Amino acid sequence: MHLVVGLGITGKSVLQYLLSQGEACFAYDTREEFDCSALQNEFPMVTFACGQLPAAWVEQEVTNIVISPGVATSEPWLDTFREKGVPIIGDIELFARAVGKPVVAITGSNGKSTVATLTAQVLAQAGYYVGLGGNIGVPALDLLRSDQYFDVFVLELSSFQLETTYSLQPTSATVLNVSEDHMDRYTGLEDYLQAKMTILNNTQWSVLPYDLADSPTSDQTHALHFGLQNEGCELKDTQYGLIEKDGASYLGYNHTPLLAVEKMALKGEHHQLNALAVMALCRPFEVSPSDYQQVFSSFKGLPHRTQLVMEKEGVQWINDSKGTNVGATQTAINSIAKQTAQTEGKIILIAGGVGKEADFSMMADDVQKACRKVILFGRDKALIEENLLPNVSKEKIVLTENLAEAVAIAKEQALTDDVVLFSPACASFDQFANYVERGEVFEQLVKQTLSTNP
Ligand code: UMA
Ligand code: ADP
Repeated sequence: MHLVVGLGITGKSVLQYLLSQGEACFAYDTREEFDCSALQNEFPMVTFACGQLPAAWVEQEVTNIVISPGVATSEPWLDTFREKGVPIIGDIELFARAVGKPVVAITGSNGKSTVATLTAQVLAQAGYYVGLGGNIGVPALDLLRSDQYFDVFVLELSSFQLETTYSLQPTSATVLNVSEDHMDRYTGLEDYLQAKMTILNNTQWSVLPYDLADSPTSDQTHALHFGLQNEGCELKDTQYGLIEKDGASYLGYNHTPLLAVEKMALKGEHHQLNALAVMALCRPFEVSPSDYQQVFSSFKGLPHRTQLVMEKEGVQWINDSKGTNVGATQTAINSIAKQTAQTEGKIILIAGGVGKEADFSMMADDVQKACRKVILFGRDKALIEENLLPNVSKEKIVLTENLAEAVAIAKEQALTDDVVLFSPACASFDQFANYVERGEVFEQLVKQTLSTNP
């Protein structure tokens, strides 16, 4: 008997998969208020419970627990099962055991969805049938349904998913970068990094930025590295970086230019880093320079990632709702400051929400330098202010209740040539369902505010 824990999109995909394999399941959501009636109708052969775990289930023959990534494996009620030696695995472990096809696996603190999407697009351009899923929003097991055919899978994996994955053997895998996130689930940065690094355990090709290059990998692994700091130095066969040729800059490896930087639709260093990671991940596959050019010359970014919503009266309004941690918000601030060649302090930053126990002082210098105002809203606004204050002038910070008020204040404060950047550096669930809803609300508020108040 399997015990499926957490009944969001992962739990549903696990139930579907296990039932298709003829397995029996209990399904459990730890939240008292969870309404499982729709799932009960869909899966009448499954017994459901919410809130308290039925005592009888503990006594019964639970042989396997399949837990969703949003449920911490440290939950005390799991101890009884742990003591009995019941394995606790995730959906990605079930996927890994069943897949039998090449997998490209991507983790990191920031850029995962972008790199996963681009890798899938490049491989599709090169003629592969590509299944894209995982943390990006399509549960991995849904990709294995019999009504679809794929010959390679690209998976975005969170540290939570990696904690319960043991058998994945990717063809290529990367940890794109590491900066603080989810400190409410980890004891510190090292603990979080260790969870991410397990993605490389059984990979054939590992792809790492230079600052993580010393991390140990298996002897069987081909190690590739990427970065932009190679100016003037020749790249080795295993190094992806900038190549200068005939007065132009290219991204590539060794003496092999693969893509002219000027052909990329997205400008800025982090986009170049993401492109280098994509190229290294695609090394084991047959991809030509023209495949890279086709994809990168047309890719303008995913929704809610530093997207221009509107420009009015010389003010740009940018939605970066997917900026859910300090590192992502720092990247957004710095790349906007650099690209718009701004004089100091032309950004009005709107941030806030659920801080996940992050250290917001890490972004204080960037904020002080590039932002004229910082409008903070949501549950952890006071804590963020406290973290910023030693290095950010008090008069720059405005505290407000919600996003609607934040947008109204930004409108009052904005001057010609300013950029209003909505990059929360926080999770959204105090006031929104997820980052998508939060980004959509921001876009509506901007459009309303700018049209009704000329
Ligand atoms: N639940 C419990 N107990 C808990 C916590 C949650 O029972 O302590 C229940 C909830 O009541 C709910 C269900 O679990 O019914 C939700 O499960 P979940 O939180 O694992 O979410 P899913 O809907 O299954 O979505 C998950 C990922 N969510 C998380 O990791 C929090 C999605 O990533 C992912 O797209 C999806 O699986 C498919 O793989 C979202 C995310 O926020 C985008 N990821 C984090 C991030 O990117 O930073 C890691
Ligand atoms: P993730 O899936 O890891 O959350 P996304 O691709 O959705 O990453 O991008 C989220 C935000 O992270 C973007 O809006 C951008 O500000 C930032 N970002 C993207 N790529 C990088 C990178 N290589 N390094 C740092 N920050 C990045």
